[in-house]
Amino acid sequence: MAEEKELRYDPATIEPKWQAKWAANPALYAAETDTSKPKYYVLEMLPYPSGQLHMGHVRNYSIGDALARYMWMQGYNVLHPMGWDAFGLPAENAALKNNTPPREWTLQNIAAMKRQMLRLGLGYDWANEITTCLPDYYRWNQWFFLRMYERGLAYRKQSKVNWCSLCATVLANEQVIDGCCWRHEDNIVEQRNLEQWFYRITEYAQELLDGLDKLPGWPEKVRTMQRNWIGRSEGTEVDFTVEGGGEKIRVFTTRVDTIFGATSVQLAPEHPLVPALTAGNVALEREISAMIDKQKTAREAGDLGAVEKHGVFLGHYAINPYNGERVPIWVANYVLMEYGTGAIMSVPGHDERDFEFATKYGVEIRRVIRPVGESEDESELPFVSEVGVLVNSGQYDGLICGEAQKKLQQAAVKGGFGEAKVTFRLRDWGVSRQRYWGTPIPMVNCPEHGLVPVPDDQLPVLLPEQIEITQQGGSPLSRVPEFLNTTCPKCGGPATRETDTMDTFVDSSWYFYRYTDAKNSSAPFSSEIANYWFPIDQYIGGVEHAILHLIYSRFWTKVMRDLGLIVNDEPTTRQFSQGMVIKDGAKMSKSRGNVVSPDEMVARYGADAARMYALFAAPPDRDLDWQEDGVAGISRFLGRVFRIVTRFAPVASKANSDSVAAPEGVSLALLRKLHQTIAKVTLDFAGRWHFNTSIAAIMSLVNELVAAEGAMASGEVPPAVVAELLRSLVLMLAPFAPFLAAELWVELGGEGEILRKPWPVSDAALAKEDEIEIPVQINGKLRAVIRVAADADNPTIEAAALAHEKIIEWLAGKTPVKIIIVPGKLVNLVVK
Ligand code: ANZ
Ligand code: ZN
Repeated sequence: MAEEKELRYDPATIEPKWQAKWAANPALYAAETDTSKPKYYVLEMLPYPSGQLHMGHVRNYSIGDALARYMWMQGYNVLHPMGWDAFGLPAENAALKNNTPPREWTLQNIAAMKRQMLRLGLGYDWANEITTCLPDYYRWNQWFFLRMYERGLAYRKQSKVNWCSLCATVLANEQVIDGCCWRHEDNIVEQRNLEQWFYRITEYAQELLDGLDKLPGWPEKVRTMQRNWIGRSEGTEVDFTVEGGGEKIRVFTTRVDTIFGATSVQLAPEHPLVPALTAGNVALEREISAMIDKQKTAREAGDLGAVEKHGVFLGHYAINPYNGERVPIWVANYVLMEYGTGAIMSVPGHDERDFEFATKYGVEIRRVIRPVGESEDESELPFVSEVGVLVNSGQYDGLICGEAQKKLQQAAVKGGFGEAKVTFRLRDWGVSRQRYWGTPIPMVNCPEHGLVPVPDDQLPVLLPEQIEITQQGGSPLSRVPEFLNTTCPKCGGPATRETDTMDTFVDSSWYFYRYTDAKNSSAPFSSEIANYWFPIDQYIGGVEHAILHLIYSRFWTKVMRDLGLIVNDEPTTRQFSQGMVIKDGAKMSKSRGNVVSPDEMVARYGADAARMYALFAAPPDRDLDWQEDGVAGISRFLGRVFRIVTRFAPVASKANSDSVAAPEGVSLALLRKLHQTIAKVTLDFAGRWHFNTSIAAIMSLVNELVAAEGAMASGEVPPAVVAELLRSLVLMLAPFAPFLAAELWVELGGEGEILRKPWPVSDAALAKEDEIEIPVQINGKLRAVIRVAADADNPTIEAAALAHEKIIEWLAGKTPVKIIIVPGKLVNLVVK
């Protein structure tokens, strides 16, 4: 036989060739309109178009794309879309820096990143691409704003904003660095009160909380973060009365059972009663306003809990409605105006923070709870447990805490000085931004009619494009007369437009609905189409979005449901947060200078190798330590696959039947290995997602194929077996290395696109092991491995473990007190 010329694996020729083919056939990755087919909606979070993909993106998209491809091969109608979260501050900063208009800068970046995605072979439905900064998208943000406004879900109120006195402008939170302006590092950011727009997410607080229990496909970690963010708290509101004045100070407490131990009432520095209670005392007023400023800086720095407790006595007293006791009124820096009622009763005997405060200022510390079953002085103060019995509490003495809470609440209701109250930490969503590059808020201010919504038929309110971005303060849109000056929709008289734009979280709260019907020009999307695709079957993204983005998205879904647009209560069934990409021990980031460019990886090793490495190097939920050696290793592995498949493709093509009736010897061993591999990879796609071990299993299969090359060449392994082995191998590679799989599929004489070929099915009988290995532990330490029949029962496994010579040696005559058997997995012998 003439020596065969060996072909070399060359992704630089294979990949662009397939890229061009796929570009010419967009239907391949497009969602089908046939709604009778079972659907699968897989979504990766849309990127901000910074201009360059980073490895975090590559990883995120490699996971989603593998899953999408697998579901296509399982015969589903798959929606796998992509778009651009294209509004936001960086575009304005870039405009300042290089004098490029934000729109132009953004669209250039999108083009560049899309090229990268195409080069990576990501299978997106580009027909449904969305770009949030374009009017065909953001007009629907405005439309939703109007619907929310009609329902009282969008409203305006005075609210604090970050203000830099040197820039004379409002700063976004991310422009506040350590409490100072990002441009003026020594200038402390002030808080100013401005009229701001809000979405009433608190209306849905309870439902957002309850819904978390119905999302078993979400990581517990993410659900916990959301629960904490919503922060539901059951307690009591009680009115203390200001002595002399008669004003009520309403406090919120979760421990009304401790109210006989309240030795002061404390107000937030911005509490509305503070001015009246300090009136005339300039020194006190000054002290409190200094406290307010300090509190803000601490809050910006994000650490109110850690600041030194600080307070001032106002010289006034309040009356405890339960016992008529007179307690001093203080202002304290750790009482937040935004939570509860902005006032608390301080119980130093039973609260850590109050204890610290009372100790510092010499306020009385009183015990009102004692531990159950112990006498009063057996526990130290503060005693913070809720398991206890009331003392020093008048008629309530002897009650246990929970019981006392109920009784005291009832007394408050009866006495008209309080009530049971559920408080949420969740705040309404402030959506106003005094920025240019965002969705204009569709409202008009008429001197005659006040705030008037822009009518639907006048949407979109277009963002003016010819605008000079300067460092000047205030909202940039307020300096564009063509934008600012308009007419009132009601009276036609001169009026001005709202110049605030929307928070970009608005764009990302509903974009995935638009994907189902991105070209719709008469509605945000068709309900019928959305109801087919929703909820999203799998959403994949970074854990940094586990709170805000996901909570806003859930809120938006509930609003849309109440508007009658959709029927689902939640946007996604399964949520997945991928780990970070690390390099040299730190998160890959520009500022650390440890960024590996995807383009460079693709140029050096090919897109398949880069993608497959991103899946191979770590389980998807773990951090991935990027090692270029690893990419090179994957590239060599793909080279072996390429070589063995091209070498034996001619043999496989001689197969004259689909399978061999009763394989034996090498054939049987290879087929067994194949079907075990199929079972494993399939299981991982079904939910476990250990793609790293799936890929390792495929590598191990390839090793066995390489070892059996002689047998395959000699005919000892019949062509039909060779054909099955190679076809299945290539099919299994398709989700991970789509370019190479497409190429080799053709090489094997496969017809049509591999993406539409059925995923191989594992033959359970063939995959079954005759014998399996089970580790045997003594007190949790591995001591031996036994081989038993795969279907051995527990007594047989136990006997085999106890008969193993190493185990006999380790037990040294002792009898285990307990034997734990995890069938098929593990034996643990517990000895004393
Ligand atoms: C008296 C008391 C006694 C309290 C005690 C706790 C323990 P969560 O569970 O987070 O809702 N609080 C109420 N409003 C506050 C505000 N605006 N700023 C700072 N603290 C505030 O916490 C509720 C508790 O936090 C409330 O119950 C109140 O202190 C405090 F042994 O009242 B408690
Ligand atoms: Zn008017």
